[in-house]
Amino acid sequence: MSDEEDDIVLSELDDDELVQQMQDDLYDGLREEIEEGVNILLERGWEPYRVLTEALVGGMTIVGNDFRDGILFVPEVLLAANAMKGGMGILKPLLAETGAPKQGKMVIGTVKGDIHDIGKNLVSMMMEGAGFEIVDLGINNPVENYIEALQREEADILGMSALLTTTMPYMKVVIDTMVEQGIRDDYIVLVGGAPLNEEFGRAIGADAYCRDAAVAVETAKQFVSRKHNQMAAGG
Ligand code: B1M
Repeated sequence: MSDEEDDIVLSELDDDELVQQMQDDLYDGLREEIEEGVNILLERGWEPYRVLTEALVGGMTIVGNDFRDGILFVPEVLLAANAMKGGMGILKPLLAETGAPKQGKMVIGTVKGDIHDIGKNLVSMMMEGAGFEIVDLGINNPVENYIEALQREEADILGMSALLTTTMPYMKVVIDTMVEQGIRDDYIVLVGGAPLNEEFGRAIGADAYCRDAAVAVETAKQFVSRKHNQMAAGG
């Protein structure tokens, strides 16, 4: 870092400059600076969701591009992820504090072979904020984990996340196993992660592919209310 950057006082920057600086700080894995920036934006009246998407997710997209292009490597990306998690930790209670009515229960986890959890954590936070109860299974989940948790928790929704083209096919293993066990239609199955798309979601037999956390919330709400209406109609 240059001397010039050392002298930057985040609170003296205007909003646009601060977001730009936070994206740079995320890139450099500076967790404390990210936490400070998040607090400043909140104090300036920014909605938590806007801080999340513009400053944090925006910054992580830049990290992702440079990771892909071989400019950043795993240790640097881990630092960026750690800084992102620092910011998300401040936003989590705020996103969960909406007082939304209870909507239903979702079991969510990243699939076997995959350790990416930032997107999944974000989905969990937003779903909690929208009134869903979340059972987070973490990363690297074999099919048994999902099925055991769905049954134990009497969940309404299964959410699966995959960030790698090599791990996304595992979602089909989970859904096929649910079909074999005759429990597929007992649950709403939502899938997400950067390499997926709608076509993939359909092909593996999920109920829906969710592009981002906000879409996951809206989709979950729609499916849950449809399920309740069907139950009320007796079918
Ligand atoms: Co990884 N990685 N990574 N990585 N990593 C990607 C995914 C990659 C695209 C980078 C790149 O090349 N540009 C690439 C995958 C390429 C591919 O498969 N085609 C890649 C690779 C190759 C790898 C390794 C193989 C690298 C290596 O070791 N050589 C390795 C694999 C490890 C493994 O899992 N077995 C690896 C490791 C890592 C780190 C550990 C360093 C770190 C993860 C840290 C962590 O998660 N705790 C990491 C990171 C951070 C990334 C990038 C840079 C960022 C991912 C992220 O957090 N994005 C990523 C590049 C990218 O995606 N652009 C990359 C921010 C997050 C908010 O977005 O996760 O997409 P996302 O989640 C969104 C939506 O997708 C959706 O909503 C979220 C919020 O809006 N969503 C859901 C996600 N899950 C959902 C579930 C739902 C609904 C919606 O359920 C209902």
